[in-house]
Amino acid sequence: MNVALHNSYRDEEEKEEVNLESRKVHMMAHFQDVSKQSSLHPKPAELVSQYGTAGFRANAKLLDHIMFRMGLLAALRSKKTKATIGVMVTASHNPEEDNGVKLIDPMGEMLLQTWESYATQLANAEQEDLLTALKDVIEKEAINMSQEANVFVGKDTRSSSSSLSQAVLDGVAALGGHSKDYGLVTTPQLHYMVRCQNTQGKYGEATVEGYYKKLCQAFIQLINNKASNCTDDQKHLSVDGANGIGALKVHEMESHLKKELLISLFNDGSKGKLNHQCGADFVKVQQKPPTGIEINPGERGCSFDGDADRIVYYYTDSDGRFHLLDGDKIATLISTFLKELLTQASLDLKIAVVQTAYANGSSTHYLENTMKVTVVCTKTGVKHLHHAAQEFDIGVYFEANGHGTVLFSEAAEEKIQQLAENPGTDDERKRAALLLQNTVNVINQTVGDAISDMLLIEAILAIKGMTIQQWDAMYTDLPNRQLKVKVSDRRVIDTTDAERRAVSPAGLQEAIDSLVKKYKQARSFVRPSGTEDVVRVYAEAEAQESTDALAHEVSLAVYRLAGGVGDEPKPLH
Ligand code: 16G
Ligand code: MG
Repeated sequence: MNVALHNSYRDEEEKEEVNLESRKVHMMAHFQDVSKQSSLHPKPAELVSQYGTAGFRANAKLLDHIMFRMGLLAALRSKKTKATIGVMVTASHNPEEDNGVKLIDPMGEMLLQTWESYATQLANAEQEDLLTALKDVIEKEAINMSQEANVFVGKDTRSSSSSLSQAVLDGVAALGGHSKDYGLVTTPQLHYMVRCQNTQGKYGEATVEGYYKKLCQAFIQLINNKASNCTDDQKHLSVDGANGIGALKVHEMESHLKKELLISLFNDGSKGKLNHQCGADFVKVQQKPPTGIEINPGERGCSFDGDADRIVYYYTDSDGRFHLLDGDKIATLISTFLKELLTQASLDLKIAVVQTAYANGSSTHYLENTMKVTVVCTKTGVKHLHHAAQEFDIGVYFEANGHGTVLFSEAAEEKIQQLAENPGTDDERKRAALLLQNTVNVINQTVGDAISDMLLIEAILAIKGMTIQQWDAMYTDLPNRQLKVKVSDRRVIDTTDAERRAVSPAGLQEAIDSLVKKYKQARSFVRPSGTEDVVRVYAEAEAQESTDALAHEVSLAVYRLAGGVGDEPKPLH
């Protein structure tokens, strides 16, 4: 090696050493802060928590240390991705006493799955082991600690949310990160802010006002195309805000709607308790209207959940019968609308609907056989649906529980835009392209969003001149039932085929198969919950009675073969 070259290598090595030295100094300074600050947010000894399907969730009293540590983790994730990260303090549809935290990745999606284990690791480190756990993440991910960190923080309306979000802010600060506290926002609003920030405003302005402006402008543009048979009566919608953040935000948005949508807001948090006998989860699970809502027969109502990332619709007919239009019905409405527009625009874009095993069999049948769209089934949990939807030009994803959105690939958005802006496009194609463009803009593509979904659904109904009854009549749901079974360790149940089949414990799937054979149009599956210490049982069949019988029989099989605890499940009737 010649001398000059050798010297230049030495220079590089020395620089490296200096860099390493300064990184170490940085790290030591941070660690002193972390050490000091974390003692103000101590972990109760031996408490074990798990980053579940959608982050941590527990009684609010057990979460202070987790919040602080998620502030630390968000700062690390920000340094690693060189982008802004979000932290949302909420426990969604859980009772008011609970709380939780979700981390948001740069494009507004949920935290990368490989980082979920770091979250669990940090949350569970005993007080004296926290620095070691932190260093471990830094080393494994080769994080440059001198990189700056930016974190957006939001919270729901729970009384515990203020101090818990302060703990997150403390965590970010302990690692020298910058944070922006958005205060009270819905979960999807915070996802939106993160994406706006990291796309330098290309997705929109990273403010709550910017969010209302973008969505409502697109909504008004869409509504300008309403069908001639659509009367002013159709502008009325009753919204159940679950006594949570969604109610506050709908109220805030109202002036942007220019009276094109007339909302009667119920369960707005002024008296009722959060998620108590109201909200999307209550309505879906109980299959009945929320309390606190006054709604005439035949009129549309919808319910948000506690952090406004889910929505379900419903009405009561003149015989007093309740009709629920869940996530499957919403996915069907939206994908039909989009497919019609693609045909009108002569755009060759591949559209698919992503569902989970909970999707009603009728919906899957209708989508595949009548609408002829591709249907994909994934495991429960938004991140799984979201990833599957990203594989298509247009991916419509919805869980039956009402969480969902639509994703457009970059190429799809470009094609739509080109068509809309091309002066040579004929009138029919242009109209369709403009409608598609506004549809893209009314949708929050980062995550399911009750407010955005509501605006899109209202626009589609108006454009198609469709009543909620006509929408409901697209297909008839098969009767279905969900039950829970307590077992000593739910992890003994392992599933495959997007949770539709159990591979363990031995004999369980065979038992389910033979029970299902007894009933017409029947289907059943079991899976361990990702949010509660129970095994969930789902059954559907031709009639409600046979559905209930099947659900009970499968629960018994779980109880007997998977280590049931407490009393044996009782028949429903
Ligand atoms: C979480 C998930 C939801 C899923 C539910 C299943 C997110 C944002 N939320 O709420 O998608 O349907 O868990 O709960 O991913 P389970 O595992 O208890 O049935
Ligand atoms: Mg929610």
